[in-house]
Amino acid sequence: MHQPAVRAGWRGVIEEYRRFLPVSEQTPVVTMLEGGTPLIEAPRLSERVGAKVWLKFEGLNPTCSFKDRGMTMAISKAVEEGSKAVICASTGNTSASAAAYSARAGIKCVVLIPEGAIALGKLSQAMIHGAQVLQIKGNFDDALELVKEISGKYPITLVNSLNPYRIEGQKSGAFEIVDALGEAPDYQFMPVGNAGNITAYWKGYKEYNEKGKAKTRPKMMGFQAEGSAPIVLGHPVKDPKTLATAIKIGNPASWKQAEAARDESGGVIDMVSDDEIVVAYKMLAKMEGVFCEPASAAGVAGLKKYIEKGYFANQSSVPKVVCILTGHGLKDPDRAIKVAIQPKVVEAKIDLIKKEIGL
Ligand code: AN7
Repeated sequence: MHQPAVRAGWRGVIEEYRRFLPVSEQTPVVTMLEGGTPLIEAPRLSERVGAKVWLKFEGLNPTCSFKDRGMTMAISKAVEEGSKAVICASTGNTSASAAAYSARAGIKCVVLIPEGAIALGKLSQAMIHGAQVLQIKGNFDDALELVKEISGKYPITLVNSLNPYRIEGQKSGAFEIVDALGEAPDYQFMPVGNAGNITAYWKGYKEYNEKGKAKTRPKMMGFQAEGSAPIVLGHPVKDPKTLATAIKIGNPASWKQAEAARDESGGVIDMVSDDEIVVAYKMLAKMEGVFCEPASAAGVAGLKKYIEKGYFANQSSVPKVVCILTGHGLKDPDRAIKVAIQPKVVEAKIDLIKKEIGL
């Protein structure tokens, strides 16, 4: 029997889940074998929070974020439709993924990013893959308005998650989790920015449930950063703020769909502070050995917060929880260096080194 959760022989999101995706034999599949990411048990975190916790480590995709799942679909369909160029606004990861998949497809890629507000690793990716990178004097929301207008008027395909193929590709994350666990988890914790990913996961869980692949669906638990929490506040945030630059978004494109995912699943969309994000970010790295980017830790910060509030207190059995770690920690090395213990400079003398180590 074919085991989709096994990495060896993994054929990428489109080939693995072709029957669930709007592709045909004519679709030129642009892939770097994305998806098939590990669902890692988190024993220490599990013990700490009193739930059975797994980490879906999306930082192990080809461009080191979950965006590749949607981008393989968006770029394949753009090429199928004869498009010669794509455009996106980005807080970093979408631009990195669009740039890489466009390079692979041999088409032009234009990315609009907020000047000085995206993590270094992501900027380096967009640049080295040869995208035209335009840093705008504005934020992500301004950039998204601009690319929507341009793609509406000119023959250049929008590859933000307003492009429905992005959502189609990203729903594969839910399929993989069910394939790996043999059932849906009870809860899924994840960050929310432009809200495409929570929309996609919910679509995936619903489809697997309807097709009989999972008996249940998880409660969707989405977390925004406190300074960028439009869905929680119920109104757009003009000048969003957070150190988790990936989710520094004040007017999410999939706002309504995220609310639907929350309400249909019986979950929540709430917020966590930057301090809580940093605590979770460091905890994952130190306790579980998993290095994700700050935005990814927002979901884990939410899990900690909800456990501490006694959210799972009345459960009859230990709840099964999956946290989506959306991007790799190396995307934003500056943040790690800022929040970790600084390395000490020591003379190259054996006695001094021994003293430092305590030998
Ligand atoms: C690591 O790259 O919006 O709620 O332009 O990079 O689907 O937006 C990135 C978002 C979470 C939020 N974690 O996902 C972009 C962009 C990471 C991210 C999110 C993003 P959505």
